Amino acid sequence: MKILFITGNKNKVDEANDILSKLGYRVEQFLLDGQTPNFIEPQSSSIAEVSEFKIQQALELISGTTLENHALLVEDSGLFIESLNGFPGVYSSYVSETIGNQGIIDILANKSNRNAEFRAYSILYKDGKYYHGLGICSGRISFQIKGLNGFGFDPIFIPKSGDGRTFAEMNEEEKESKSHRGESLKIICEEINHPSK
Ligand code: ITT
Repeated sequence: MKILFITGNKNKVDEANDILSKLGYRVEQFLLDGQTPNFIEPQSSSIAEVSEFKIQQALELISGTTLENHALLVEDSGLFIESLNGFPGVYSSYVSETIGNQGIIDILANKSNRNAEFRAYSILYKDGKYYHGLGICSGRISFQIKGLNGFGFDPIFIPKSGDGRTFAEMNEEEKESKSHRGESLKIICEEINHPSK
């Protein structure tokens, strides 16, 4: 079954496809006339709320079109740094594009607490039903940028359940088995296969 992922971030699509293809789904980026639709992101401190907003806009957009019966996926994610009270959180995309990974390392230079977590809140809309999944991956911010794989904050994030390498030093499968995205999508698949109500 095909799932259309509404996101401007192609890396998210590739990762979701790697994870969900093992469960029999094919994930493709949602494009309208060859373009990613430009959604308004609400001012909200909650990734769940941002995801809700994204899915509602997407449903309005495809209402009455040939895409109406497709399964749709949205995700809002971010990096939450403990000593910065959860910043950048919902502002992760902006921070990644502006100060970047070195900027985060610089901000944390005098902080002894380097704990952080990645969070992803995904919503899948399929056959008139919504499936929600929150995935959290705990870890810490590295002292140096390391590794070439992945995207975004991967070169500065060391997951707790790993061996000290950053996500960017891991291959796709290793990241997937630990990541916030992997967890959020697995929760959704579990709910599809074994509905609780
Ligand atoms: P869409 O909103 O269009 O889906 P986006 O990239 O702007 O794409 P978000 O608003 O969810 O996505 O922002 C999440 C940001 O957090 C993203 O741009 C990355 O910088 C970072 N991020 C999220 N998941 C990540 C991951 O697995 N590895 C590294 N960085 C990640």
